[in-house]
Amino acid sequence: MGRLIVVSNRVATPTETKGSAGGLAVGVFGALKDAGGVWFGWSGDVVSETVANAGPMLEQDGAVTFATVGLTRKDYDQYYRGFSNATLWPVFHYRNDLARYERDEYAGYRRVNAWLAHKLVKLLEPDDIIWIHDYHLIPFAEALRSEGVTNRIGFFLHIPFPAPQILLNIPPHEELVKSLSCYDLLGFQTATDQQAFHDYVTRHARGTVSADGIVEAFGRKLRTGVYRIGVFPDEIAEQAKRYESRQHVLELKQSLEGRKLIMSVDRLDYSKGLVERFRAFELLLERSPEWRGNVTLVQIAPPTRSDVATYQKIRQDLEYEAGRINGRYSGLDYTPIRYLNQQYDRWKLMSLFRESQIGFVTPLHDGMNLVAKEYVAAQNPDDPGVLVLSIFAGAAAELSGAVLVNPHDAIGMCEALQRALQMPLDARQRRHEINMAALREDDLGVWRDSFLRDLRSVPVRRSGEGGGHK
Ligand code: ADQ
Repeated sequence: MGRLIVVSNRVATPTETKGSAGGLAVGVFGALKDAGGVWFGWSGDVVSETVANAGPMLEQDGAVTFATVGLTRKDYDQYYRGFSNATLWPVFHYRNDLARYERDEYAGYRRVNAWLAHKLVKLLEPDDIIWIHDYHLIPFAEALRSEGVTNRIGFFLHIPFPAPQILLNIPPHEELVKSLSCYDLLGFQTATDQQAFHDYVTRHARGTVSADGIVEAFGRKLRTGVYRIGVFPDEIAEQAKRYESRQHVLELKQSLEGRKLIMSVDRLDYSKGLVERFRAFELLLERSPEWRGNVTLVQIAPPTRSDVATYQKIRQDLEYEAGRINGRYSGLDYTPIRYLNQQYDRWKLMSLFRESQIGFVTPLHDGMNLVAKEYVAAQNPDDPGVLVLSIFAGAAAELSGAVLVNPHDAIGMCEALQRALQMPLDARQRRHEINMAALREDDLGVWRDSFLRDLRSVPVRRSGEGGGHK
């Protein structure tokens, strides 16, 4: 079995992969340790051109090499802050209204992909299989192929793939899909995302799609599949329980004075539906006075991408809404919304989930949403909380024990909160069991292993086939 090469925009540090880092880092690192290999990507640092060109920096941890490079300010602005996060991210999340398109940023995006690919080539061995992650790196395989690389290359998209009419908003949409066709295997979070890709291929690229997900387009043939990213539910359950008697949980409990608790945790991102969520909670207090003073919403949302303008706006909007709602419904001893702009230790978060009666997860669009899965896994099976989940989270396709909501329907969300707050124990337990069974069936190991098994089963190219496979 050849080594595994993982490429992602950011590389977790060796310490992060062992501590309480999020699911992805742990899942990918597990596979790297088993097969041996390299994790390659951006270090997260913005550096001078000399330093950037000197990379990659190599750090060895057992059979795994962490290989990172810095980006120059221009590369960071065009590739990361520009085309990745101000064009691809909003459009792929159906927020064309927040997207911009600049040709020089797109050129920078392709240039950085080619530059990164060139750096990786030197680290490759003939039997390696290469797994590329996410929207920052769509042209990566094409760049590797043009350097003559014939290894198997797979791509997993962590975010939604938009319907063709939405994708057309990005002027070089055809080039992007053509770049995707250079992979041997394309993985999506849900059948809806895979279907959207197939629709583009058949309607706009004169390609064909067969029943088993094989796509032929742009003179190439590739495989597509659905691989639902998951968590390790039993580990989360165990850690959440272990942490439940810690100081932070006791303090929270004491401060709630018997009130019900609704928990929400997200990166501070406009795709997560935070403003809509706050308004639905406000509606609950407005329409059902009996809940005033008796239920608290804790929203944990650490800022991300704060140098992208749309992220500054969502932060301001949310601060305004939290202040307004709290001004309206607070008492001397009661604050309805506790809004915390902080990163939390993962196991601490899980123990807070376990204390709550509702997990309120309402993105406007989300590839999967691991918080929803973590919430379920962290519950006490003897007295589980209820997951209130947006139909637009990829996780909604799996978690049929959740109370599903449309985040654009404030009254519907408010009614769902009412229902969840009053749900009897036996109904909560039934829903929890259904959700836990789904999490165990498709855990993080299944996601990783099935993607890698499918990638390994792709027939290997002969040299000379680098530019496009038949
Ligand atoms: P994200 O958009 O970041 O991921 P999500 O899937 O919810 O969304 O993952 C967030 C992770 O960060 C979770 O593990 C969560 O516990 C953690 N986290 C969030 N807020 C935190 C806080 N305040 N402190 C500490 N940890 C926090 C992208 C896609 C998703 C897809 C994932 C994985 O947007 O749709 O599910 O990748 O593929």
